[in-house]
Amino acid sequence: MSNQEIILFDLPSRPPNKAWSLNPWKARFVLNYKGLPYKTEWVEYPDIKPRFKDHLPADHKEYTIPAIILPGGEFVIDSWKIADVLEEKYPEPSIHLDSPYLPKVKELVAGAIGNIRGIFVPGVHKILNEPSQVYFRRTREEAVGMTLEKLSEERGGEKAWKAAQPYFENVTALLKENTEGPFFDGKTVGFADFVWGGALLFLRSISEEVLQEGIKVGGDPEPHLKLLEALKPWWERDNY
Ligand SMILES: N[C@@H](CCC(=O)N[C@@H](CS)C(=O)NCC(=O)O)C(=O)O
Repeated sequence: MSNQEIILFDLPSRPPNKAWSLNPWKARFVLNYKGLPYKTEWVEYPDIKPRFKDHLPADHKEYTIPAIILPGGEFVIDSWKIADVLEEKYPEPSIHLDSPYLPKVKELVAGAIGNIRGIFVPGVHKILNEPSQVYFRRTREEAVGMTLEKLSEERGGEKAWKAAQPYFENVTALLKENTEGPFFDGKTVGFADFVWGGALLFLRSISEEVLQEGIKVGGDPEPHLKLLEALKPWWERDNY
């Protein structure tokens, strides 16, 4: 194996396997955008800790995807940290981590996605392979204190969309600020676009209906669809 390649750790989906999860999408976007040579190592949820533990201090708590291994062997975990490190080591083309939109988008993604937990958690469960499904059901049911079916019933549907609506609306407004679009910063693509683009791709992985509903509650689907289309050169690579 060439040590010139970066390794990206991502979560697989049921066949046909492809990237689906929001946080690894952020890292994958950066790798694709910067044109860096990388290969994906797909890791099922229960295998994350065993695979990562030798790369992290013994008291490390959060074993999460994404992570990368750089050609020199440096292991970097966390999508934000990965963006920082890749931008520092491979500055061109820049992902504009200093964009004033980035902190706003970060906050809005948390609100938009966090409020539809009753929709996306049961949705994610359906797209996973069996080992991840078993792990995901157990850990998420422990976290919310109810079955995924009850979560969907109690916190899914209309209620979830209503709570998430202001966040989607604010993203729509931000996307419309720069009329020369399609990116938050107008004609300049950057990490803020990858963060929101990752969220849209994540919704689409759950189902086309979930994506459509999200951009509908945002008040105007068009800027979101235009953003996704403009980002296409950097999300087409999604399964290797
Ligand atoms: N702060 C982390 C969060 C990453 C995260 O939560 N990843 C999820 C998948 S999207 C994960 O790996 N969870 C592991 C688990 O639930 O055990 C980042 O942005 O990289």
